[in-house]
Amino acid sequence: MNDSAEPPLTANGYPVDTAPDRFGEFSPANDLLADPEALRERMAADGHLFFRRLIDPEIVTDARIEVLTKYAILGEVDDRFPITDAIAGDRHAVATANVRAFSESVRNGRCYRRITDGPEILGVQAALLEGDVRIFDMRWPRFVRPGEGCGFHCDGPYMNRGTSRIFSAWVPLGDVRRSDGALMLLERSHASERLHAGYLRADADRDGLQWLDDDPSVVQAEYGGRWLTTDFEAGDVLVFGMHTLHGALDNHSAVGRCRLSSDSRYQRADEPADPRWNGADFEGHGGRRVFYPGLGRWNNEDFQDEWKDIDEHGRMILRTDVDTDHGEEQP
Ligand SMILES: O=C(O)CCC(=O)C(=O)O
Repeated sequence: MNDSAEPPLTANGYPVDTAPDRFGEFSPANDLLADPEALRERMAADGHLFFRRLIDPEIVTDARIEVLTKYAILGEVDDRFPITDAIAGDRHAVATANVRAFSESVRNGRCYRRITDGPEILGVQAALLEGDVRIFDMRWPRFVRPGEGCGFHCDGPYMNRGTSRIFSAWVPLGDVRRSDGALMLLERSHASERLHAGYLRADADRDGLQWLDDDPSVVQAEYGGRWLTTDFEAGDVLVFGMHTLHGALDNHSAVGRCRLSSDSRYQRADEPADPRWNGADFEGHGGRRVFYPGLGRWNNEDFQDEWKDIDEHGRMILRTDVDTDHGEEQP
């Protein structure tokens, strides 16, 4: 499918100022890959590392097909188009499906795990952490429909009950142009004294944390720095630490393309791990909840609608204003 028109960029519905002093592109760090010390220095200076084509794009495409085929079963992807186009479907089966089993199936997929647990990302993590690393047992594959995005936050408060020496890897599962909802982060925000003095001391669950803000200009006015992003290509990997402020651009795909990406976390194997996301039966955000992101639909505005309450069959407990035949809100 061809979608050549580039709409203005927004985040959570707010315009993104793309003037050169407010907005820029990631600089690839591929030239540092053979030099662990240089990778650590760049991470310490910038709070992130961006790699172009770190992973073979064919391996990424295999994962893309695996995950999208599963979403097509729920009607989330319209497979009258090529599955890799990821065109949003009518979601017909979401309201009645066992989303617990679905979510596990996506996270356990062999091709998906080849990305999150593969030697490319683990190699970078081992260099950054200077030792044996482990991946968090929870992995966050994301399917972001047109109109959806992600508010601004740092990962620390969500992941830091074990150690704070953790790095996230954000991986587009296919090309993700900025107008299709690419990840965006605030330059050098990891060094912000203001963040360290307040927000970064919080525990997201104990303190009931919400997004830091939805408006990129407000965040920029408070913390300074340019917003950085890029038109991601299959195989690219972005790695960032727990203190780096980030969120996503809204998905404005003119052809109804959903954004597919993955985020996963890594730490040293010999340090304690956050029980929210690690262990045979990790607790997540508590209760009987499943990671099934999607804004303003179905149920649960808690945790920014990423976590859905389910019944014992793994089916979503729907809000009363949801039409169960179609999984859509009533007019
Ligand atoms: O992909 C997104 O929309 C958000 C990802 C994110 O917040 C993260 O990787 O920590």
